[in-house]
Amino acid sequence: MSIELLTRPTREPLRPGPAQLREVRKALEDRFDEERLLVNADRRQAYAQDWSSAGRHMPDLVVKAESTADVQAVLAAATEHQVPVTPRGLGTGKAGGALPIYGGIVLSMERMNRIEGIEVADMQVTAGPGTVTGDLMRAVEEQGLFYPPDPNSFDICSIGGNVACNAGGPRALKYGTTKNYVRALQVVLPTGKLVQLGQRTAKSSTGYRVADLIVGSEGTLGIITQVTMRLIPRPDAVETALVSFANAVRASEALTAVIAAGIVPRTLELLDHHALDAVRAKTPGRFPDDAGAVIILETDGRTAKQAFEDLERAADVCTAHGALDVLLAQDEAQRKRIWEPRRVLSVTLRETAPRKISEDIVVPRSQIPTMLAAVSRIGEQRRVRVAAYGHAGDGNLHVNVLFDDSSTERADAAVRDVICETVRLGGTISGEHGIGLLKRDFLPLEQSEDLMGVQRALKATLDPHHILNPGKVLPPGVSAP
Ligand code: 2HG
Ligand code: ZN
Repeated sequence: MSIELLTRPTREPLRPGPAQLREVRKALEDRFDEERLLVNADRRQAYAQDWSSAGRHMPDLVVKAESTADVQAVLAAATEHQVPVTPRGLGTGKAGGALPIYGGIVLSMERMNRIEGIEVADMQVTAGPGTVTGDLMRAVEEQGLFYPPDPNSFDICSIGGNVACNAGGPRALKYGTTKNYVRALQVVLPTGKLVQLGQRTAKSSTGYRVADLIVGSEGTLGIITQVTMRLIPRPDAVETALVSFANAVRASEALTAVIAAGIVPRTLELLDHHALDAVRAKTPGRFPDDAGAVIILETDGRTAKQAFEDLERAADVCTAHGALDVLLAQDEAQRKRIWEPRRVLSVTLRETAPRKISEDIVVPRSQIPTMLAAVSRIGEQRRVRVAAYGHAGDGNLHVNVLFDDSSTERADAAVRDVICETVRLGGTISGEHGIGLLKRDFLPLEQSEDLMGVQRALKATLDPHHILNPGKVLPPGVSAP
């Protein structure tokens, strides 16, 4: 068979026309009442935007699913009338993945938010995709168990969205990201077929790992209608310290040394001077005034002795690598005072400029000092404020470009410089937020045409009519297995 026969160009879908929309609406009205099928513009508004800087994209219809059968019914109607469907968790995505850029239906999972069972002996939890991640975390902790992935938006984001984007968070340093906790998924494929993926067992080597393909696929390959997540024993002892440095490069050299010394804290979160300035302006007195950068160092363990010894060792390495000061939280209230500004830092920074573009690049840990130096150089060269903070222990930096409408071109150039430098250093353009819409056109900088072709072929196999979350993740091009 010739290569031409194996390849086919993907097409960008068209917006549905009035007749298609009329027909699909008629089909949906049979099943969904007006509380669950939103047709009026003022009620659809809330679904036109997410937490990214990708603007407003109005859906033609919004459906609130309450069951897997609802999801199947929507996909069946959408397939019949060739109308795009964009699944949406709680809308906290940073890359525009939940935006209906071709109109059509937004399928909201917000009502599928029940924790269906916590199985203590099997150490797993089963929940609806719209379950708030923080609710799931607290529920399992009450049973002595622990769900480690902790995106900073955990109180407002959903577990299904976390799986769809392979979300991370500060504790990914020690415990890994969402993908490390997915055991089984119930997924509705674009054609409406329901499949059970993975296994509700601790191990499985049966067949292709299709569940892993759904993790991080950003709602382009199937819609998750139930998750079963692995849990671990709750580590009861936690120690937290705030370590100050003269600047971010010094801080990153110290954190690289901590890991090289064989210590695995549960967090090594970095805040550079732009991030610190924003925190100081909003909540004065939280972080030392003389610091040019800080690291939030946190350890945990089964016993207080173990957590404290790890913290002490890590703090010693930091001191040997230029730390100016180490402040140890004495109690839960002090821990909260350290974490609170970090948890809301993305929002705090957004308040400091009319516009903000968030990147979540990752470089090999050894390259963090080089990357941080590059970020600061890029900010100077492009004359825009570029903050860097985040999960530096993983090499994962949130590079936030902050600007106003008069400097859009320079801001875009700065973003591109950051992406190019990341790839040059052997890094990846998304560590936890996904590609969505905003990073889609950067994908060819990191991935080869052949690799993108393989992914387009997978997409075409699972979604032959190209109706599920079209226009996301993969730039248009040739599909080649
Ligand atoms: C965080 O770690 C989030 O605070 C958001 O992932 C980061 O807005 C951002 O760039
Ligand atoms: Zn983050």
